[in-house]
Amino acid sequence: MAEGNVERTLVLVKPDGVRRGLVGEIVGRLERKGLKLLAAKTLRITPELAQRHYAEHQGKPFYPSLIQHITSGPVLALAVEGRSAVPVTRLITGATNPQTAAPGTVRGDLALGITPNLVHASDSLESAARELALYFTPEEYLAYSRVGEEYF
Ligand code: FUP
Repeated sequence: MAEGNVERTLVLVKPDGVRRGLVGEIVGRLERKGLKLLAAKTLRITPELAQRHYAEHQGKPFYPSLIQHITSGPVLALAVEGRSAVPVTRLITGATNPQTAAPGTVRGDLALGITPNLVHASDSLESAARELALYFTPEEYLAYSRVGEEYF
């Protein structure tokens, strides 16, 4: 069905995105697409949280630099909702390696390094549920209607 189910996903603007002042640019792209921000917080990810978040990558060669980077400064965590929000947010984010990410995507337009690739976006509904629970409690999701919601 082309309409797509309403989904929720986790987006992180990573420390490079915050330190480069690209939070507004990145959040703006999500908002303009029609995705709804349900919750947002700035935080410094602890090594423990980073290990839980990136458990699937433990043991890989890039794991130490991944943990080092994600804990290196503040991040913005967002809970985002919309039709097909999981794959749509991944499309906006772009391929993992910014050097081959398509122009028009966050990584394709704004980044070059693979570890400092600006954003994280959950890669499946299952990951989204697991990752959202690492950053937000259900009470933190704010229910409201967006102006023009009938167009999304
Ligand atoms: P993505 O889902 O696009 O964020 O990519 P992955 O889950 O495959 O990787 C998670 C993070 O690990 C990436 F955002 C950046 C980092 N990474 C590297 O630093 N080097 C690599 O070769 C692959 C991933």
